[in-house]
Amino acid sequence: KDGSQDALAQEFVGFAVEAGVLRFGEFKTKAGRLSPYFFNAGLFDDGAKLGRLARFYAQRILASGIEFDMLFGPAYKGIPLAATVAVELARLGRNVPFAYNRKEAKDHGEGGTLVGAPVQGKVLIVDDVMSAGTAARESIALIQAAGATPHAVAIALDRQEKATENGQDVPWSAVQYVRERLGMQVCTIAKLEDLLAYLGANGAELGTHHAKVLAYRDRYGAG
Ligand code: OMP
Repeated sequence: KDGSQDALAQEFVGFAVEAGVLRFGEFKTKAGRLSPYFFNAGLFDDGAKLGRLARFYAQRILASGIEFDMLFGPAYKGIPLAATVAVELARLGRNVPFAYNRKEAKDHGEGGTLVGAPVQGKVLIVDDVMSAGTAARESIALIQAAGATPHAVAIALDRQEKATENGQDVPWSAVQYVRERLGMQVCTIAKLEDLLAYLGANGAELGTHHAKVLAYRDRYGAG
């Protein structure tokens, strides 16, 4: 990399740390890795924080130039994300349909697992974090099953770590896989790299976390 700092990413990482969404300690990830940091988007837990989060997503989505016909929020955490991003995009003049899935199929009423606008055209998935890529694969399959095109993904944090395939680590990250193999566009607010820059710039207080996150990247970071 060229060493230049991404100001929006730095602002976002600071916001996530202050909100207690980005924490340091020992956490087990979905892929079973012991991580020195964890990003829990469920802790953007009031109107002001959700609104600010949605502005970060919308800014990145519009700046990326990604084409999309609608937003899709994967259950559960993607639902408030896609909903608030849809509101923010509309406020900025880009009103698009919004849909989400439920985890349990309903056998009465409207039926099915999809809720909201018909899932069609180029779909932009709005989700929280990509680690090993399991969540992304599930959303892509749902959208394809509805007959639409999973065109792009917007996430808050790219952990830039090795994806897993059939339980095995592979050298590339989930984001790289989605971009290079699936040909989808991915737009992220911040990446592991930005978190490391933030920790490195915030001196003594965060120094021990910086060292641990670097060690984690050495072990699990994507090539
Ligand atoms: P993958 O499905 O492995 O890409 O992991 C993404 C999911 O892991 C997210 O949707 C979360 O459920 C969870 N997660 C976080 O929310 N924050 C993290 O920092 C790390 C994970 C994780 O378990 O990898």
